[in-house]
Amino acid sequence: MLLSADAKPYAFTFEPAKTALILVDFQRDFLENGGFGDLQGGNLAAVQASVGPAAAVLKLARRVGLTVVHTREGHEPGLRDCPTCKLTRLANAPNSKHTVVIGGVGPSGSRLLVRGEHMHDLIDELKPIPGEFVIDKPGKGAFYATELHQILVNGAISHLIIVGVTTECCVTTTLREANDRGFECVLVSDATDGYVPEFKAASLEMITFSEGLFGYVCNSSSILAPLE
Ligand code: TIU
Repeated sequence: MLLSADAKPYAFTFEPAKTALILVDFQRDFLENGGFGDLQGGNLAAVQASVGPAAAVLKLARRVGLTVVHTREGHEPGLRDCPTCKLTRLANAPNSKHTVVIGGVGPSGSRLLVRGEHMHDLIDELKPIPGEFVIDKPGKGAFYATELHQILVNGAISHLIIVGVTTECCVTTTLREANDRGFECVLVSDATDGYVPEFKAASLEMITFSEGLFGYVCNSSSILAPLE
């Protein structure tokens, strides 16, 4: 069964059996007060608005039987998998508003972006269910130092429907990594958002520039229509 969704720069055509939904980093640390994103000064209202559309896409993906992959950015408690470039960019800036760095204890009592901590986990609205994959990643991209590529190859997946936060950071890094690995990617524009509106707009433009430099962009109603 071949389905087609209205998208930019042209229709995104996919076979559900070969398509995975990737939910990037819908973690409390990026969406809730006192989390890593909040402490960075991120626009939480925007990222929170992407949850409803993402939940709608997830619901239908489950009904249709798409492969579902959730990702979480974070580090093991000893931070041995956290590169110094991630740590020092916050710690070395004397006038930074970042008062707590990765691994430090945030206002919620959780250590920021540390695996096993409450704020590191996925938000209640988008919790995985049995049979879905959860990828713990140390980087922005979901392919770097993870088992994601092998999981997708094992499942004969060729097409990715991508949602998540933040658009300008982990979402587009993952989409670009996927594009280099040969996956056809569509980003669902209202099921993703970031901390700076201009960054989101530019990120979406770059994906579809030049007849799809990195892939496709559509909105949630366009991706839901052929699945319904
Ligand atoms: N800072 C920021 O915008 N994002 C991240 O650090 N990670 C993700 O995007 N998930």
